[in-house]
Amino acid sequence: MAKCSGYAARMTTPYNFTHALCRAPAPSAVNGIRANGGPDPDFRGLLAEHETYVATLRDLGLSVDVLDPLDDFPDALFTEDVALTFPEGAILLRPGAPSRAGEVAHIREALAARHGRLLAMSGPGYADGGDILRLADRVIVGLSARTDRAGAEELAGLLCQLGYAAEIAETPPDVLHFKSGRGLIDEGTILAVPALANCPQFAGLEVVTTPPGEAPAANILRVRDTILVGDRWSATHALLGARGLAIRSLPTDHIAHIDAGLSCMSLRW
Ligand code: CIR
Repeated sequence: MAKCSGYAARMTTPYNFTHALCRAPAPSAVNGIRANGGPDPDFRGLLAEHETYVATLRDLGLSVDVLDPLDDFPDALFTEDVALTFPEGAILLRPGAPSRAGEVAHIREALAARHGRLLAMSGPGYADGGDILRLADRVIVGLSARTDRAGAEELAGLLCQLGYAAEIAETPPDVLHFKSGRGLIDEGTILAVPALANCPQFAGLEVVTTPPGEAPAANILRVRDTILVGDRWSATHALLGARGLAIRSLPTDHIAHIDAGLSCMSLRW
């Protein structure tokens, strides 16, 4: 774990959010990056999924601001990837996909208006927010095709300035983001696809695996007392429901066409 001298590592409940920042999809969102080709999503479908997502966060008690669409940046609706946000401040990232680098400048002002402290990566490394998993006692920074070691190390230093200890982890080469196949159920429990369950950074945590055929369900989003899950994944619903958790089912078919899941569509703090 990265040493964080001069600061006490914070212990937090990593999902007791009060605020979220989203961005409405632009018509160009249908051209969003996808690793394995595949057809474009339907724009009206994307819009409807985004609206349901924002309405759900509001219904769960969050104050949600929705920024204007950016037609020059098809993936800009995935605000999670361009910054990290905490009650203590925010960090502007350096997304690893060249077509997404320009999104950062467009969110700077909105974050400066909402956070007393705004830190920024300066490079040369890269980091995407989809590679960052917040736990109660530390922040895991996953290495991927979007987050390199130089970026992860710079980010660990910036997290330290906000009082958060960071740990750098590996992500298998065929996985987009560290969180693509993993999500937080509660402070002591992770939901993961079977291939990603054996992560050394999860030692001491319970890891629950997604049921057969439901790998995309792993990108859950815990918001306060509720877990947001894609509405197709009935066995995952049953598994989480049996643990006594409150669940909201959200449609994700269209965003899945451009490699996204539920965590990607907001910054939360
Ligand atoms: C991309 O490849 O960057 C977008 N099409 C999907 C981003 C998903 N973001 C996330 O998982 N945090």
